[in-house]
Amino acid sequence: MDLKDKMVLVFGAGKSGISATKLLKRIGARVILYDGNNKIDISTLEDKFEKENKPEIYIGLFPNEKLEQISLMILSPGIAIDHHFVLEVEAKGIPIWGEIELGYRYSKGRIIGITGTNGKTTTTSLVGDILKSYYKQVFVVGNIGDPYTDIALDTTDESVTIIEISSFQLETIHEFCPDISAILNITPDHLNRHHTMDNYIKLKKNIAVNQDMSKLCILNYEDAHTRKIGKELKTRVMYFSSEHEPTYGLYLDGDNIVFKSDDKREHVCNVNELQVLGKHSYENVMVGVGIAIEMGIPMDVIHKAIISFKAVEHRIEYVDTIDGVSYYNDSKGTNPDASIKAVQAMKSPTILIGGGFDKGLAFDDWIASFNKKVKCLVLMGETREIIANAARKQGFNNIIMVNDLKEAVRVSAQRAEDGDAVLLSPACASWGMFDNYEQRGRMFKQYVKELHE
Ligand code: UMA
Repeated sequence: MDLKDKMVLVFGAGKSGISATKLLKRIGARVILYDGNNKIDISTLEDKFEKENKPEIYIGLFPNEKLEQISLMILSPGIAIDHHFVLEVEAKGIPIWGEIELGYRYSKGRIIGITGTNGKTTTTSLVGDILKSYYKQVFVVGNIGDPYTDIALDTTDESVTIIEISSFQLETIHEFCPDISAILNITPDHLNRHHTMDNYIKLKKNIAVNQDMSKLCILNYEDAHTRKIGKELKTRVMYFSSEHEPTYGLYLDGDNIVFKSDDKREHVCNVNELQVLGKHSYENVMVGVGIAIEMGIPMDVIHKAIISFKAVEHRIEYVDTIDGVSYYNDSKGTNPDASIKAVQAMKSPTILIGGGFDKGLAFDDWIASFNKKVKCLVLMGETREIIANAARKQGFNNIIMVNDLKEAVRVSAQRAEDGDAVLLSPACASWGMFDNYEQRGRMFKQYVKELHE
């Protein structure tokens, strides 16, 4: 679709919507930027655009008569495709794209797309590190922070773009076709938005549905959902596994990561050389290595990059030790499965801070994973009662209810004894209490720092 002089409606004026508007303006489209939050100040929003590139802005209610002029709608990831206004737009026959589709239509070079319930950000950033050590122009974008549309028009035939893609973003792709895709794992998440697990799995699979045999999809052999997807795709598949030796792909052999192809086995590294902890981290590394191998990067370059890679912020991030108690920030633990991995990575008795926004998920497996390691659960947010009830059902009664994160840190510090760990890994999204998990993680670190005072 040639968008020059066409009227495009961008719904959502957050990071993604602002970048989409800027891209659309650069290619000569006319843009209406709409946001449903009537607390947004129009002039502050207008200031985000250069004088000659300001969109027409509507806040609060949208004047529906304007829909007659619209050729395309760009939908922000945070807004569901079954939002009532989105359904009205769809009923008018107006096509709906998201950030990933818009970025894809206007970008060049090779594209790597990474999704999965957990580990996306770490893996995307690791792949960024490996590729930057070999290629000149590498972009790392998407759910990780900077929208794909920020850089799409700056890409060239020589560039490589690595995109972290959420299930939200996979609702609105059509032709998007990465050269290499990866689905790290699929466990329940965002079911309040996607309604069923089947729908969530279908959305994750979307990342690879347009790929043919000239492309590659990397999948987790130990995850029943991704293994099934592997049988259904029309593209080449490489597996990674922490339990089995795949026909083609990466696996864990004791403490070694090994690449297997055509019955040949190549040693990649010993996991003790890595600076990241836990089986889930080794799986992320295997994906990164698989992508790098497919990109033709020599093993010595890959090895150097993976052994220098450090854990990303907010993911089982060591913060400080105060009075013999170690504090860890796992604010990125926004669902039970992610948080289980953080609990498993702890090496001492743990006081766990959990709770937050209710995504409609069950907490039973999370509580079952405590396995006597978690000695006390400090709960906050709208899910605190749901979690407390689930914990009591399993006989876990050492629960303290708090009103906010600041109180959670103070109470945890009072309860902790020399040698314990305090882990923020809420198993819930931060929304309702914070803007995002990054803000929650930063506040946690701030409150831990204040314990020194
Ligand atoms: N809005 C409405 N009506 C609604 C809902 C939202 O008008 O019903 C408006 C809000 O008022 C706000 C705007 O939409 O002004 C927010 O849009 P957004 O929620 O899409 O947020 P952005 O700032 O544009 O950031 C989005 C992603 N946010 C979400 O998916 C919720 C960011 O992922 C992503 O980094 C960014 O685009 C660039 O791609 C964040 C995230 O929380 C990190 N992702 C989820 C996760 O990782 O679990 C999926």
